[in-house]
Amino acid sequence: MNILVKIWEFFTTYILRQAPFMIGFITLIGYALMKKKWYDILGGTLKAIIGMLILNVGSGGLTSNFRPILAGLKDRFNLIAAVIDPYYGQNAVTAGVEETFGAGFSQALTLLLIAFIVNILLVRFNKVTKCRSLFTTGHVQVQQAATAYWLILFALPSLWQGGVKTVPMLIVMSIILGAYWAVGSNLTIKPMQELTDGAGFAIAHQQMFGIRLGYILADKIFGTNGGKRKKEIKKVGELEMPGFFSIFNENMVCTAILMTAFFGIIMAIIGKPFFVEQGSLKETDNFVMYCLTTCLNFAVYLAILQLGVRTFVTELTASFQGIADKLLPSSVPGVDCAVCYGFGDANAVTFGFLAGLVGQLIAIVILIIAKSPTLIICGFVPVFFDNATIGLVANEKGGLKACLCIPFLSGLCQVFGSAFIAGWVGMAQYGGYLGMFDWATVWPIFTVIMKYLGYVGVAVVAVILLAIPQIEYARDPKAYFLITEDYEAYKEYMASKKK
Ligand code: ASC
Repeated sequence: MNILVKIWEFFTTYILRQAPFMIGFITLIGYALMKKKWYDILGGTLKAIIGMLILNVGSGGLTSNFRPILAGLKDRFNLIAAVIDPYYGQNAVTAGVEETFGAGFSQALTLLLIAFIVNILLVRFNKVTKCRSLFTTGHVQVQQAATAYWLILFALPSLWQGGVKTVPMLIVMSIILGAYWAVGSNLTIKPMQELTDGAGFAIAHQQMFGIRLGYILADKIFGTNGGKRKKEIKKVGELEMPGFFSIFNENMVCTAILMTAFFGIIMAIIGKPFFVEQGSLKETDNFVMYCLTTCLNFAVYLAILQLGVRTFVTELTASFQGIADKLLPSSVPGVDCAVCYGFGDANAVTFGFLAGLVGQLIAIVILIIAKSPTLIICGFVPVFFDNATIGLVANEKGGLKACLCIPFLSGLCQVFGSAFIAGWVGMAQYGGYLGMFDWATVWPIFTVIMKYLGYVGVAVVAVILLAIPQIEYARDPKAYFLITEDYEAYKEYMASKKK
């Protein structure tokens, strides 16, 4: 028995929570089910793990370079503000849960495992549930579990009178969170299949509703409205820039110039002493060259990230065919949002990010002017990873304008939504909130429903969530499964419907 528990713990700690090994594990199972030769299985698995590790170098480099800069704005202006960032958010939950509810958040691993099993079951029985994607991003699930833990305890005080009631809590969490994971990632399948021309993955991250919402708005406002409107869409990659501006067609150059312009200004405002104090710069170093190097590194990490994606995506999606054929019919793997940066127009990533940053900064100024009791400061992870992803999808459906306007709106929502929820539930006083798009929009709505309707509210949220894939399915049952099973046939089918 003991040994089983140990294996269990090893699996949850080192595989389920570590995306590279989780992706490797899935690739291994997939190829084994396809009865590939052992050395092909080994090669494929290694490529999947290494690719994901490379992606982590890229996304980790971006985060560790740019997070302190944005957080530095807080010190520069002496603001008492909550930073919206998944890691700050998690620390805030750890500190706050101990103090407020008198218990540590120690059930994360159990919860993760239960949720993973719930996810597998929902996909296994997708003839009924209509859920088609498997979550593989454990690090994100841990952050979300921590935040959901707080929101649910806040909404349902009866769950913690005289100590947190573990079993009922786990039941409520696994229903709400499990349904959010399954339904959210499922919502991204259509936008992702269209963006990647059928690469065969979904996004399992923190802006899944944002992706679908961005996709719908881009199409309705800036695009052809599902083919109903005749309109020529100019995507970012199709813009023909004259003269000097033609250098912006090259992704690295464009990213480098825009980043230097935007972040150069922000770094100049924060000033050299901050960076010296932080230890990232010596007093004798040249500040301008430091700013320039930091900004150019943005393009470097983005390039690394894209290399990682190219290394593992084909292995993962090819091997997943084995799982889809034998275990989980019509399903696709749900992966980190950064995976889609290897597709579509590379410049849309940068444009979406910067438009979201402008939105966030304007929203912060409005909070300050309005003397909001809760102030927010942007964190790099939400501003970049959410808005780059939403921008990429919006560009595909609605072109340049959509790629700028929709992430801009998303930036506003991230700050206003986070200020509301972090202030209301008391997380702001611990210095941080998760702040990613879905957690600044749909989760505050869930929390309001649960707070005012109690357990009935939990049922209402679960029913709303589970109804979403059913509605999408009912709109075109044939296309719904065809899009994951055979994308070429799906495209033909959709073209024949238009005639
Ligand atoms: C997150 C988070 C990260 C990044 C990463 C993006 O939400 O916690 O470390 O986004 O997953 O690739």
